[in-house]
Amino acid sequence: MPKKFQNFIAGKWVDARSGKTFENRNPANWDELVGTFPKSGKEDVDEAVRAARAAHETWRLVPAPKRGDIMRKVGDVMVARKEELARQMTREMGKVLTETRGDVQEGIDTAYYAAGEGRRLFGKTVPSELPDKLNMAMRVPIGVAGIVTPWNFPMAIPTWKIFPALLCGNTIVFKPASDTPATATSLVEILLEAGIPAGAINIVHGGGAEVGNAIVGHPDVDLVSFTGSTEVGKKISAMAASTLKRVSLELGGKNAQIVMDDADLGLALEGLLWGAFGTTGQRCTATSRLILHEKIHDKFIGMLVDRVKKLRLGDGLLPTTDVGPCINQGQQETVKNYVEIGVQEGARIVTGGDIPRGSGLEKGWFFSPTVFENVKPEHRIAKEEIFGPVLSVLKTKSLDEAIHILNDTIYGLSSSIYTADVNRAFRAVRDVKAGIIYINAPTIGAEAHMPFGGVKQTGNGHREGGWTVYDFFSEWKTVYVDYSGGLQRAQIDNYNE
Ligand code: UN1
Repeated sequence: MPKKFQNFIAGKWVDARSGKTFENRNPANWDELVGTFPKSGKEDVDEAVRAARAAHETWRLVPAPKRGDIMRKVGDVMVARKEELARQMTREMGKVLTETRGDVQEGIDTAYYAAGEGRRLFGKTVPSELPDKLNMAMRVPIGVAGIVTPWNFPMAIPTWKIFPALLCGNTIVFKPASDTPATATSLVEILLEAGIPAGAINIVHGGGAEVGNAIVGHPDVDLVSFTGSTEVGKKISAMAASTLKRVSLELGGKNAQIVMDDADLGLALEGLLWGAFGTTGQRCTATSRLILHEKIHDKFIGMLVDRVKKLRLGDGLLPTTDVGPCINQGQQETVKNYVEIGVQEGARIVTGGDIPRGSGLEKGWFFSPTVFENVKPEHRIAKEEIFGPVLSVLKTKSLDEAIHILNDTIYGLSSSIYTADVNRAFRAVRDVKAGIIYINAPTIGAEAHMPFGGVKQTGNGHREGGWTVYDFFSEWKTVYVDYSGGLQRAQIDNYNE
């Protein structure tokens, strides 16, 4: 029997006020219903925000090291449930088990990092310009955080946001992607089991237009952290402007891997296969462009096609599967459309390009891993985020030109260069316009304790991950303590000649 899931608001598991529900199905087998979920609306969000606001008054006073202790328990529970969580995630969004285990592990890493941060959350003390006076700046909680997350990392990305937000003393209204509500529900259960108080974490299921907009537009939500498309990110930014709430946006990418003529081609190929077709290309860090030096272009394409043809599509729960399905029918159609656009624009399919048939694939949203060559920088498949198993290959004559092509996009999340020449590597580090660059490693695989985010239209200047995300989820309070016993006037009394 598929489970009936609920929202968690003000400490209670409840249906949507409207009583409406939506279904969540396995993208590798649409006959399999994972569960039904509340199709919530503004009234559910209002209640959740009220609960989070009330809970903030007590949660903000819990010492940060104690909040960190809860985060440690969160990590421990996730370790104990890792395999079960990974299986649930594969069922609801399709990526292979090795990857869903990695996704849970990223959450575990984020929990333990947050636990440690509970005993840091450093502020600063700074000398005053006046005698007998102490200046300091400390981090304080902000309030209610609206967390809106995507389906491609259903555990990791919510943890990147929720754990530091809670650790900093904020309370949460969480709207997960409607394609991955079960994993999100498990995360809420884990937080509660570890001791996060009712009201501090609220989950409201439903669509972006109803629930997402209600969160972003709510005057009592102090900050919003969103990962998703650039198009939606721009709308969120505009909507949030009316209340000037703080917004962190992690948006699209059109990440490229450069392979120079001096590179270890075998290594570059392994990295590329992982970067381009891992998670069925559905990562914002996915390698969607390959920039090949002309001297190795034909040879590398030959090696690549040979391997791509051997990738096995299927149910991510099976150990024989390399690549799972697209998340849903809409995404499969988007991929198919882009393949048609690529052909029309004059690029050449060297492998893939179709919806595969075959046993085990009949009831899933699969798309064959696809490689285009003869792609020009002005082609749409070289410019627009596809979010599927499609790789566009471009040819280059030099490092400078390769970097120019890599930078020729509105996005700037991840990037990669394979070269044995240390000078070329460091030039790329300096000149590539991206938030992340890998040397001799693929564009995917960010570690939880490092800053994560991009430049240009990939974001709005904030970073997730590591120590940097704590800047987003806390506010600075500046404190002056004058213990001189008299009135001391800054800027005046020291310079009163
Ligand atoms: C994303 O694609 O939205 O670096 C996040 C990576 C993962 C996170 C990806 N650790 O590919």
